[in-house]
Amino acid sequence: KWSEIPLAPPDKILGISEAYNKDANTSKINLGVGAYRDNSGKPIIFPSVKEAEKILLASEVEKEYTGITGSKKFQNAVKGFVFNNSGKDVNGQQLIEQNRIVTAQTISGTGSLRVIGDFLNRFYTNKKLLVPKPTWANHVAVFKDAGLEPEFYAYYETSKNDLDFANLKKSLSSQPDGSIVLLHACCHNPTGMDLTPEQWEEVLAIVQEKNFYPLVDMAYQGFASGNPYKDIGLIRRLNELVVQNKLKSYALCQSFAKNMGLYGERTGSISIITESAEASQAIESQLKKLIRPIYSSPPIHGSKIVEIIFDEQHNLLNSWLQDLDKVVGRLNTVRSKLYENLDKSSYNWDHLLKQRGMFVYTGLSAEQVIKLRNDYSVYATEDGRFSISGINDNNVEYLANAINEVVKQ
Ligand code: PLP
Ligand code: TYF
Repeated sequence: KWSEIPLAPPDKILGISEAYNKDANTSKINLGVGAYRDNSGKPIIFPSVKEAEKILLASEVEKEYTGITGSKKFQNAVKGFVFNNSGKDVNGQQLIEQNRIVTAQTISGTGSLRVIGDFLNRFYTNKKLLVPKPTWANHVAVFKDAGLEPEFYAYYETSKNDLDFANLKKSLSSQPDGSIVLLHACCHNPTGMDLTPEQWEEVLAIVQEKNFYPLVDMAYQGFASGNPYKDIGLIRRLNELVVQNKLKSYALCQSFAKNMGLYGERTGSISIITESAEASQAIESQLKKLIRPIYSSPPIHGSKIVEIIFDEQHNLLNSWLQDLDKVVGRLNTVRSKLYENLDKSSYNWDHLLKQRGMFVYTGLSAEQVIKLRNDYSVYATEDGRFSISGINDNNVEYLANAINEVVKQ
């Protein structure tokens, strides 16, 4: 009976915005959802994206459906951008030329995670999927709903506010051969702590030894260094391993939500690296068969913006790279401003400066986060993750003071 359906809890991240919106305190600060705000606290449209939209508005003559896996132009733009590193990754280039990369536009990063989850559930031998502890809360929900069995591997030690690399290796090594392993390409959500190239090397050695299937999630490409071409060390290394025949396949879920500010446009992709052109054909056909009964085809506005930005004739690539660099630059500025204003005499905040991307993982307890909310109208998720784009020149001192007070008690 409908009356017996229990009430579901609000989403841990999006529920924060709902509570924030209801708060009448004019000093309130929203550090919940990972969406960019400028120094006046407002969302932005990247100027390069606005330019692309002008071109689109002037030239678009139809709103026909795109293909089940999106347009060839979009797929090629993604391949060129991510796998060929726009001309610099010879291994990625080789995989593209050999038709060993199947790329499909999806409903942003979340949609690509769900599609690959369903695909692996249908075709991969093992259901066990290893995710870092902690990870983006939606990872577990998406993969469970897709029929996989998510399980955590050690990643971060909250008591030390640092990566726990020794345990990371140990816990991966203790998992069954052939498990799927989820890797955050950069700007790990929620901790902001990434592996060094040397640490990746050690993890990839375990991946090869245990015959794990690597599933890479890249939602923040560009937010680590300010340059998206510099943030794909993991992808380049995986391409190399595939070309050297040390790894058969991997998959990449990618999103333009954050690095083009296309959040609501729902523009992202799934790519599967295959063993051969023949395998690619079969995989692509199965992806289509899987997607068609779910949403038939992806939306076209965001993907056309991406196509225009990567189309050389429009000369927008550099403007976009500059827009993105500016966004990342502001995040780095507020990160250091917050650090400067925090009281370091009673609490060590150095971990804040090691973290990268949209978040700081403060190490505050759920009680402290709730106290910040109740006493100061500072809204963040209870794991102590702060989405720092909610910080600006007008509120950084108020925020730091609130944190200093809460930590003191
Ligand atoms: N993966 C991670 C780690 C994320 O943080 C996000 C968004 O916050 C996503 C995937 C997917 O986001 P979207 O569906 O908006 O592209
Ligand atoms: O802040 C985060 O980690 C994300 C952001 O449809 C988000 O949950 C919000 C809405 C959405 C996808 C991602």
